[in-house]
Order: sequence, then structure tokens, then C-alpha cells
Amino acid sequence: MVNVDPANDHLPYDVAIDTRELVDLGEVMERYELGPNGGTLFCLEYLEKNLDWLLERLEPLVAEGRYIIFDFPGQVELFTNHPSTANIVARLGKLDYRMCAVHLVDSHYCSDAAKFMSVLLVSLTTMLKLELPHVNVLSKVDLIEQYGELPFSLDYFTEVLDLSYLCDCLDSSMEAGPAPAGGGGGGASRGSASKYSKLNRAMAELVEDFNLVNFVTCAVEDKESMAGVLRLIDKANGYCFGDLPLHPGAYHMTASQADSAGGGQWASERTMDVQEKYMPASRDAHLERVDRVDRVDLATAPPTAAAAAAAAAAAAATARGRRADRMPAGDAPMSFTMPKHMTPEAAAIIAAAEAAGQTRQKNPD
Ligand SMILES: Nc1nc2c(ncn2[C@@H]2O[C@H](COP(=O)(O)OP(=O)(O)OP(=O)(O)O)[C@@H](O)[C@H]2O)c(=O)[nH]1
Ligand SMILES: [Mg+2]
Repeated sequence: MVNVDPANDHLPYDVAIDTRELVDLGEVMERYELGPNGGTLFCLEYLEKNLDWLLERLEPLVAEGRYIIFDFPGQVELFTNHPSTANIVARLGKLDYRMCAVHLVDSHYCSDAAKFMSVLLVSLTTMLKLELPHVNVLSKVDLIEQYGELPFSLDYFTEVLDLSYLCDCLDSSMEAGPAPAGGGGGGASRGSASKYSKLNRAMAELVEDFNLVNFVTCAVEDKESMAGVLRLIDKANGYCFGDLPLHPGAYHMTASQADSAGGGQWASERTMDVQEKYMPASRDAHLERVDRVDRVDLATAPPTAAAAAAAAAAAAATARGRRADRMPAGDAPMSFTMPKHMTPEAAAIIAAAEAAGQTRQKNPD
């Protein structure tokens, strides 16, 4: 573990390198009269300027073939607009470090449409800024409904499905907003609501156009969840390929495709399990909807009722956050498709790595 967070006062892990030995946040804040945020940015700039200090200490770890995890601070500007992190990553990349970024986002942001929109924009910006294979993680999924029930099913958030539904949610919350001081009805004026709606739809379109962001879930005490995330990270950074002879750039291509596909089949299956485990309210609501649909007898109902039943089925699907017209036929609600971006070459490389046993499952170290 390499600690890059100057504000990590009590490290909950054994550290191989601690950048607090290079620069001390308390001293920086005092000397330059900075707050904790400005102080942290200063410390990262200082590390960038003195990167040889870090490289010297990394060298023996690399020589031993160690798997290195950098623990960065949580301030988003370090990944979205401040240049130091991107510059540090770029220099390590030039030295042939095989890296991936693991971006942790608290799951409870899913319970608020506006917060989830911000999460999407931060994740996308970080991906574009760092130019690394990315694993976006919804962390603390065991607490996901702590701040309220989710407006959609979990796969809506992990797979980042049709964002027009998220925009509809934002529109309704704008209309139902608090009454302005001094009386009058609740909600925003028609003009500002329409501008807000347009802005949200433009942001949603941007995220959808790049088609890069998706998430896996993680609960730190859940062994299966952690093992699954680790396997995905090992694919994204190329660790699972071990010494497989790959042409330059192949691991990067495969990793980023495996990553942008969110781990494919494994991730989709797991999302359902995670929802069952940590979102009992959503699961019960879903079962209730399915039950309502089942109660309509399609065989005996007159044509109009059959049409109503079909509409109810579509509504149940929509309520799960998955547009009926995007769902595969058959057992639609529970099935999944192959990752959107996985090319046959990428699939073949991953299959070869797994067949060679170079996965963390067979190689727990
Ligand atoms: N319930 C639960 N708690 C978690 C999980 N992961 C981390 N925590 C706890 O959340 C607290 C905050 O940890 P993190 O979210 O990792 O944040 P941090 O590293 O302190 O903060 P930054 O680096 O500044 O983002 C700690 O007490 C962790 O033990 C999880 O999956 N479930
Ligand atoms: Mg931290």
C-alpha cells in the first residue's frame, strides 16, 4: 500500500510507502495559511514536483513484483481539474507501470437523482482526465437504502441505463420543490424549471454519448463482493494476464473494454444478488409489481384486458429502470446481454488469460 493521502491520520493498513514522510499537511496548512482542502492540493503538487522521491521507493517493490495500491485523497478536484494527479499517473505510465483507476463512490448517492447525475459527471470527467482503464465502484452498498428507497432498481444505476428516466425524476422534484419564501405555490417558475430540465437533459446526453460510465457494487465486509471487484480490477490493470505474451497495447485495449463493459455477465448477475441482499424494500416493491402483472390472465382476458396486461408488464419493466424496447425477449426482467463494447478479440484475450489460470480466483496472491 502506498499512502498518497496527506490527511490519512490513522492508517487502517500496513503501508510500504507513506508520502506524509515527504510532506506534512499540518505544516503546510500552518506555513501557507491554507485550509485542509488547499493544503491537500499543495501536498499533491509537492509530490508531483518531487516524484523521484516516490519512484526511488517504488523501485524495490517493483523489482519484487509486488502489486501496488495507491490510496489517494477523496477530493474530486484532484481527478477532475487539478493537474497533479494526472501528471503523476502519466509519469508512472511512461515508466511502464500497468495501472487502473478504482473510483469509489458512496452508494447512497443513488437515492437522489441530482446527486447521481453529479456522480456520473464526476466519474466521466475523471475517466477522461486520467486516461486509464477505470473501475467505478458504488461502495458501501450494504448501506445503499440508508437515506431512502431508490427510485429505480439497482441495475439502472450500475449499468447507467436510459438517463431520460433520471431526467424525468429531476423534473418532478423541481416541480414539487419547496414553496418560495413569501408565499405562492411550491416548485420552480415555469421558465427556470424548463431551463433546469434542458440542462439536465444535455448533461445526460453527454454521459450517454461517451457511453463510458458504469459501476460495480462493493460492500467491504462481503467477501464475495470484494473478490468480484478484485477480479475486475485485475482485468482492468492487466494483472490477470500475468506473463501471457501480448502485443503492446493489447492488455490496455482489453482492460478498458472489460472495464467499460462493467465486467459483463458476472456484474449483471451480481447486481441482482446484491439487490436481493441489501435492498429488501426495492425487492418487495418489484415482487408486488410482478404479482400484479401475474394476476391478469392473458389467456382468458378479452383483447382490451390483454393489451392492458401488456402495458402493465411494460410498466413493471420500466419501473425497474429498463426500457421495454431495450429488453431481450423471453425471461426479460432477469436476463442480460453481453457487454456493449466487448470485441471478439478482447473476449478471446480474456478467455485465454482465464484458461491459463491467471486469474485471482486460482492465484489468490
Ligand atoms: N458499512 C460499510 N462501511 C464502509 C464500507 N467501506 C468503508 N466503510 C467505512 O466508511 C468509513 C469511511 O471510509 P471511506 O469511505 O473509505 O473514506 P475515507 O478513506 O475515510 O475518506 P476519503 O479518503 O477522504 O474519501 C470507514 O469507517 C470505513 O470503515 C462498506 O462497504 N460498508
Ligand atoms: Mg481514504
